[in-house]
Amino acid sequence: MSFRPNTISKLATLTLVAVLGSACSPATTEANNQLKQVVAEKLTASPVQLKVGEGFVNPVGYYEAKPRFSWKLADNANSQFQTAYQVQVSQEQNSFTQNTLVWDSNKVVSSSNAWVDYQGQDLTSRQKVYWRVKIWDEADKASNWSEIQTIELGLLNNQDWQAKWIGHPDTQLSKKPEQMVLATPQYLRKTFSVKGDIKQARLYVSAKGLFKPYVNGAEISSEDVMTPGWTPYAKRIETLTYDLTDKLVQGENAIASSIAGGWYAGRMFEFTDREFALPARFLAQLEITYADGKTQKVLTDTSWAVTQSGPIRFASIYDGERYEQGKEMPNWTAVDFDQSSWAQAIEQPLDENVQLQPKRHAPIRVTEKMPVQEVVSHKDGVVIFDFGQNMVGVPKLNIPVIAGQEVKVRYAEALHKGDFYTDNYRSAKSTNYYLPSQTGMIEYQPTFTYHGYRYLEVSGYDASQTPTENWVTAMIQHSDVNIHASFESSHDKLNQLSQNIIWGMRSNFYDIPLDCPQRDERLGWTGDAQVFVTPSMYMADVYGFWSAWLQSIREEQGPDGKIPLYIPFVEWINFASSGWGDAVTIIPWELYMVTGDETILADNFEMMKGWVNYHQKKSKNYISTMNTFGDWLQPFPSNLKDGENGNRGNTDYSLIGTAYFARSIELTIKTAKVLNKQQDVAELTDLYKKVKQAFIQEYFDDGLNLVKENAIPTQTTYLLGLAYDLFPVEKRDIAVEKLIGLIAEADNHLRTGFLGTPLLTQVLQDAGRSDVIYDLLFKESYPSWFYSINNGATTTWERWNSYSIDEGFNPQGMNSLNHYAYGTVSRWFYEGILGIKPVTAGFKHIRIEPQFGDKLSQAKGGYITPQGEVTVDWTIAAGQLTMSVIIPKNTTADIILPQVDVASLVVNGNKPSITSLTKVLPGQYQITGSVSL
Ligand code: RAM
Repeated sequence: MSFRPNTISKLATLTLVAVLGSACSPATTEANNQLKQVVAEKLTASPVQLKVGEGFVNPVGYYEAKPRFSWKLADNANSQFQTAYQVQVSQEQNSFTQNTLVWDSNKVVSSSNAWVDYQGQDLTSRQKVYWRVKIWDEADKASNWSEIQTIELGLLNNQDWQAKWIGHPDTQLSKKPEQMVLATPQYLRKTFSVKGDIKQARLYVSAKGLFKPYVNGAEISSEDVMTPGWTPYAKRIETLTYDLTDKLVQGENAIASSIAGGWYAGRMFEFTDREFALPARFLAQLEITYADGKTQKVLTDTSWAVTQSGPIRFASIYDGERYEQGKEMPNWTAVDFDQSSWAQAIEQPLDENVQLQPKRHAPIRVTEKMPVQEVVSHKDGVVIFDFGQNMVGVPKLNIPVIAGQEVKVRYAEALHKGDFYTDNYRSAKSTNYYLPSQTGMIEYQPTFTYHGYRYLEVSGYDASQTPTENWVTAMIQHSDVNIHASFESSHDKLNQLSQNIIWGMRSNFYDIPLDCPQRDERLGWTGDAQVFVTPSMYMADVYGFWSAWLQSIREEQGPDGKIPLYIPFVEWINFASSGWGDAVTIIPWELYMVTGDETILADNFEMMKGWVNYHQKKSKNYISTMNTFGDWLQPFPSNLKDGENGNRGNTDYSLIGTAYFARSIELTIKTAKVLNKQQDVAELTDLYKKVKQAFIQEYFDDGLNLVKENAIPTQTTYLLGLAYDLFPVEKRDIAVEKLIGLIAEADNHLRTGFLGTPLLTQVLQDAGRSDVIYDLLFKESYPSWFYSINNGATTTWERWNSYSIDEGFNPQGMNSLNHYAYGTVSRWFYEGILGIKPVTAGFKHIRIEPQFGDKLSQAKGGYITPQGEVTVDWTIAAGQLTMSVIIPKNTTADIILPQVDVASLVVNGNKPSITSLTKVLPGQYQITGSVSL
């Protein structure tokens, strides 16, 4: 039985009345008049929150020649749905006429309020356009036009650049420079003069390496760090655009930058022969437009001056930075600095095969300044500070020093039995040195490196002074994404876990998704990414972050379809792994389901097909022979000890490979259907059937017992089969039984690694066993999430047993305390505990089915869908549920409450006859009833 439409509209009316209730009471004539006015205004509410592409507001230096437009219906609009829209794009600010429009969608009958494709002529480099949108509601009543928004493009093509790459003459490879020369940052500057009223000035800028730019003695951005970020540099380097209109002055001006090797030229991983093999280079093009229409360009070329004699003597991502106060060059970024001792820069042309493209997501920025929580100890001139939180960035030091006495700064994630422990940074020195030339207070913050840490050790300061908490502040850095995670519950440890997961995300969303932020790795591991993409979307605005990284993956895919293990690829481990490379089918699909944006599928479809092909090449009779990291870091592998090969767990490798082969085909089929590629659908469906059949035949008997020789039944074995729908429907119950049996055998603990863990919640919830999920989630003993919290975790760990208060660090060399992979469970906070899932892509239709359990009495939170925020807030006291649900505009939802006794159910004052309320309309729903848990 379904929830009848007449009841629905009554509900919706009730909602509206409830919303307006306070406005129309008391019922005086005046109030009634006011109400009429309010309603009249609401009927014409224009769309709000206009965005471009993956969530940009009025972008400057935008990257897409064909932007996508999104907006929302105003919360206070009287209408619930959009039935049509019109988007207009103009080349003039206040004119939207035939002469000025570059595109007019005209009225399009559609409920889409997001990802509307621009269909005019491609926008071009530097072009600035103005856009607005209006909508029609369910009564076909038009809104007013929205506010006008802008898009300004960056430089889209290499042909737009007249500037040259520049650098210090001593760093030319033809001169066979020593590594130390290449590792020494460069300082570059140029003066130029400005005459006339400036209408606009834009700086287009980048580096091979990292740059920090200045104009007229001041930083151009006090927030952006580690720009331009990390892309496959041999194929694409991102450029940034800065507005300098208000920063230039009449007469002489100075533009300057320091640069260092960063990810481009420094070492990645531990191969010292790769250390600093390339010279850092700088590229800048300042374009000034005067009020009279004249233009002027200031370009990087041989007219720039350069030195390597500045204060930063060495900079490396892994190893840290060395700074010498005596080498400071006061005012080196100002006009009147004497640069006569500097060298003339050398220039190099742009590389033909390296695309310069505008950065397509927010740069890394300082997002928080965190004070010291405690001075842990100070003895013999060595002080240890504790920030109380494992995190990422650089410290700002304000400490007393003595001329000539070197200060050393080290980092640690935890204390090992009380001692400062850096073994798990492996070969990453992660150390800063500061050599003072004067006695007194210094202020120092590293520029071209970053650290993952909670504890800081400083030595070499003026030991006659007593260290205080004011000596250091942590400047927390990560890709500047809006974090909106809102999950909260009645359980402190669960809330702590949620916070730890958010910190894991903040620490590792460092221009690309990193596995960890501290040791000699910090790479964009694909397997970790595929298990965390959806939870990260529930917690932050990271669509742009992911879609940018997918572009890098496309660039790194081999001609045979091979996907490297981490992106960007650097020479280290060079094979492809099942469960890792499958990120290229899983991530686009998951992003599509959450956003509803078909572009992410269209952009990645060829890559998905290529990867499926690669799988096929690496299979025999449809059984995978692909290499794999397996169920990485599964606890208690029964055939092997922890470490070495034991890291790969003991779920059969080819079974894992075959399951992912099938999964990747399935997602590619789904994608082909959305993109209407019928030929692909047909071919892939045929292949899919064969792989599915091979999976069941190769590994299982009729009772779903594992039959392959030496294969060990594991939780992940059945999780893969169930999650990826590889068992015959009629046998799913058997598989669930097997899984529950294996969990029981493990004393109700999980036995899953990177691949199995994300599947636990989905599979158990689908099987109606959320009670088991609650058991696993609230488990206190190893292996469990709370075990880490009981041992002081403030982030999620790489291993279930990375650390314990009694034993300190697990001695395995590969052991980070800041890995987001196991944070995958936060997906269930949203999809399970709150019960919010997309039924159709982009949450146009939502399913709300909270999983109540006796371990939680309260939970609340929501997710910001493209239509607006959906929220769920429930409390259970003495068996009575009180729940509030808000469904955003332009959305419908099913609210499914099987645990509620129907006789007691009340929804917005009504008593429905069933506990599945289908197709409910936007608005707020107050729900009460008795629950059986
Ligand atoms: C290590 C890290 C990373 C994982 C790979 C397989 O480098 O744990 O997260 O993906 O191994």
